[in-house]
Amino acid sequence: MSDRILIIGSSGQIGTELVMRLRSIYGNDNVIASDIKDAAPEVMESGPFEVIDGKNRDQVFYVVKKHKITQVYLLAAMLSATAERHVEAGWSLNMRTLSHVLDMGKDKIIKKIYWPSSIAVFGPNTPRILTPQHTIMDPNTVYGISKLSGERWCDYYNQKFGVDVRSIRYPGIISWKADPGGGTTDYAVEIFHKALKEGKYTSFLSENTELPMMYMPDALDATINLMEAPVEQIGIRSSYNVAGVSFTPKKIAEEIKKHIPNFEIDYAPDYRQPIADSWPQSIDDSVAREQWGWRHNYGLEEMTVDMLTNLKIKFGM
Ligand code: AKB
Repeated sequence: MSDRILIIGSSGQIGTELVMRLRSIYGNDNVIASDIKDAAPEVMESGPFEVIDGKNRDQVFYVVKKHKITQVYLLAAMLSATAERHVEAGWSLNMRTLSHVLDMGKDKIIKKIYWPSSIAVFGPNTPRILTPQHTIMDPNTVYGISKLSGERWCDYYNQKFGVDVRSIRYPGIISWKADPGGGTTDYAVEIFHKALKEGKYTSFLSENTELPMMYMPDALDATINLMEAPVEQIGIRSSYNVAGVSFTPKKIAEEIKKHIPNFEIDYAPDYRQPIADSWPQSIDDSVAREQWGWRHNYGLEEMTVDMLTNLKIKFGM
């Protein structure tokens, strides 16, 4: 029997593109998109879609049974900046959905689970340059605490119950199709929109705040390659460090200026600055590279050209 995949959170930044990539691999009818709100038109029109609140175990269970699901990609989450403002809701969404899905793995209802973690699992005492796979983890945000707890649960369910759960610590993801929402790294997408539409941008992070980032095509490759790797190559069941490119608001502005010479940036750091200050500047992803052959393709230059080209088309410029 072919794999039948459910994506919970298919209307978000990553979900929108992951659904389409998975449908191109597994067939449109074998990839069921789901979210609490409608997805992008291309997702809604190319295959099945279900309305699910991932916090509701019965709704998830019903859809898993109805579509004979074998794999779940659980992308629904509240990101760092929003979760700081909605502590209970952030904790509840980020933890409850995961425990429902892990339990379905334990009960052998589904065979494989993908759950994203984040660089937010690291904290102020973590080494910030080339942060190792195994190191001090003392997150001081609701989102980071939920992701670190989730990692421990994933590892536990694998060790105790043999659940095949796989995970990546995403850095900030840059994309042009769907917008991110509620993250600390979102400035790195907004900057492209404002550069094209207004020629100027006020960054909510200070000019020299360096953070790990990744272009969407690399994030999709990482996710799918990890899920398709033979089980014996998966030595980490908490979550893998993966790296793409690290830059500051100043550096990305300089790169954009190469294409839009009059572009101007200024800086007004807000409540998201301390969150960014508690996260790594760069990531050591050698374990993912050794174990399942992870490689990134996009640097800052290629990403900037691709973002500007596609956004211009999208905005009809
Ligand atoms: C956020 O900024 O909250 C996310 C993340 C790094 O996980 N993009």
